[in-house]
Amino acid sequence: MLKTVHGRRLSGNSPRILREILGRIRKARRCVVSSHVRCDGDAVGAGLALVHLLRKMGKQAHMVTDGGPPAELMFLPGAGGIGRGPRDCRPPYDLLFTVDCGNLDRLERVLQGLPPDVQVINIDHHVTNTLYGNVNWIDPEASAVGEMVYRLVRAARIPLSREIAMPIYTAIVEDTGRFSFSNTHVSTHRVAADLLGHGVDPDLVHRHLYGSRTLPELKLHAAVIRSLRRSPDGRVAWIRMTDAMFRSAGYVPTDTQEFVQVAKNLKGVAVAILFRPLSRDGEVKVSLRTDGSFDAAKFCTRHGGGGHVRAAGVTLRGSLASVERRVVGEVRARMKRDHAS
Ligand SMILES: [Mn+2]
Repeated sequence: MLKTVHGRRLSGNSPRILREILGRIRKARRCVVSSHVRCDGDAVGAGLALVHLLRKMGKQAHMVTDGGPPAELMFLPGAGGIGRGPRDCRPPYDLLFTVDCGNLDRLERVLQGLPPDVQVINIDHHVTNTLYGNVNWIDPEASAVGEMVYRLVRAARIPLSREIAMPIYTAIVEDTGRFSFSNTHVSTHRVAADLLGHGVDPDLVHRHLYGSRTLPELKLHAAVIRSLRRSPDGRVAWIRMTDAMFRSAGYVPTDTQEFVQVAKNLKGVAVAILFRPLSRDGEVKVSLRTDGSFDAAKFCTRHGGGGHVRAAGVTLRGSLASVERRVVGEVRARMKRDHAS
């Protein structure tokens, strides 16, 4: 089992790192690619594109993530071959590639299937990456790790095929919020344009990522919208997600936090809050999203949680109703105080 990585470390984001990675690939025979548990479009897209690149370079390569890819990404070329746990690992390996994975623990159960002495190549765009690999290529400016794999493909002088272009495009679409977030750069559109010229069907990608919701998923959305409440001044809006709502919709989401966006999208809202009672008795998970005028990190840290100014979370003790009252009351009081000062 892989626990910590031993040996020399090399980190950076320069042409030299790319050359180093390509040099190590050329010397290797068997490679495995992995990413974080509950993998998303960037994790799966960057990983699959890398697997295809490695194969084009004459290597044996496959991908394994804890739990495998979500259903909406199964349309990607090669997604059916992604392993779902340690049993799908087939060591020995010369190289382990991790993509979109800020720290090694996020591979979760896959670590059990990996030999302790495997060389690790860590490719990521999270600023908080712990540099756990033997080679760490970290580019916080990259819109998606998919965009970094694109650069690797170009540096390796491997022609862009549809099976490489499709997953990279998907990775970029997902991590840029369909080219809408502030990480969408001139270079992002240039890469996307090149990919469109190599067999990517943007409508197909969009349909799978955003146009394939199941009826139970939409029913849950409806229940979440029905739970929406807001303060009289319209500055704070909040929603609930309970086990009873999951049961009646017939759907349990893997990621509940994204639902806070339902409240955040309401016009005039500065602070959106999601309340999710945990199955453990008497605890409520609270997720905050703000427009930047209210410091969610400061608020959550005060109660033992953490995060960023615009997105933070904390788990509090109490019934759903009492936690809701307390948090909304305190947020509103602090907003008034901040406004007065
Ligand atoms: Mn990413």
